[in-house]
Amino acid sequence: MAQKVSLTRYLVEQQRVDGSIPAQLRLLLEVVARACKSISMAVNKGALGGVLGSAESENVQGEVQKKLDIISNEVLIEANEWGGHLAAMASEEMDSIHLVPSRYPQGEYLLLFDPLDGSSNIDVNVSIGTIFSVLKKPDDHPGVQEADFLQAGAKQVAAGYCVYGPSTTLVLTVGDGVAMFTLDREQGSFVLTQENVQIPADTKEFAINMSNMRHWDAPVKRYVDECLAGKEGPRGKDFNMRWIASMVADVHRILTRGGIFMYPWDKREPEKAGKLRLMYEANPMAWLVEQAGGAATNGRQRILDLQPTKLHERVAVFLGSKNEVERVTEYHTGA
Ligand code: AHM
Ligand code: MG
Repeated sequence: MAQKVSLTRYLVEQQRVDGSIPAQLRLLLEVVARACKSISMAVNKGALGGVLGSAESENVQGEVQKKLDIISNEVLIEANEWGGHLAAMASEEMDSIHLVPSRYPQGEYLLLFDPLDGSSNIDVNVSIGTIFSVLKKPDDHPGVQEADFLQAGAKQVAAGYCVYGPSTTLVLTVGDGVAMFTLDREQGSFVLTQENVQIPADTKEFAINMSNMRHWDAPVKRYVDECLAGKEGPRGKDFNMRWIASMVADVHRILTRGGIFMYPWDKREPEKAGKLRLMYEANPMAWLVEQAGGAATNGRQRILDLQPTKLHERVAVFLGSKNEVERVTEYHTGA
């Protein structure tokens, strides 16, 4: 039987092959993976662990926090504070950046995360996940400010997510393709289960929250109408629809068998560019999808090229199978 490759071994071997993973980054990724393992345990206990339900507080974006949102945030902070690999962290659940306390050594990386994405699915036992993005701290000044985080997604040095579903799977890129690791609960370690993940360029599956249809812009409506028209319509084929309402789970499906995921701008709150957050939701997912041969835009531009102006900035998202993302983007730009 082929030997199992643990996450640690995978990272060490990657480091040897092309030097793409400096030692501090390797430590960082292992620490994030360890934190995800703890979050997975808490999620898994569910009602038995007393972790379900609302925490009766709101985050900076005015969303009600669940107990597991807060627990996951704390797990990630505690795990990452002391290792000497980070300068600061930012999270969906915190208004401003979290500096590594001065009693610990300061590292050169910045970590951003959505500690538990898919909040509406926490209490109903549907897949949820942790999303993370790693940036290098600019080295032209001492200390860290929020502005140091405002780097385009193309500058990420690592990105990934961990989906807590029927199995717990960590999906990772350091810019050299996408690899998937499944948590072996008996061994307590992540084991490599897929390398060189590829998204087919074409698909017959789309994901969007259809209940918002009446609020969409014309290009999105056109794209979805044409999918719904099926074989008899301009696309000449039938489409299937899926919407899990956990971006991690929807993106995981797309990395596994293709598809397009859309969370467009809509007229409900026209001043917001979209629902999803650029820096710790869209950017890491966009990079993973591109690394797997797919595409990711905000309807007009490549997501990874967008220059963030604030930490919790929102963005419209179209990502997945390349030809479909290009089509819906062309409907926006008129190209
Ligand atoms: P969250 O970070 O508060 O959980 O919100 C993000 C989630 C995504 O995982 C998912 O794609 C989307 O919100 C679902 O939104 P909706 O409930 O509007 O369908
Ligand atoms: Mg989220």
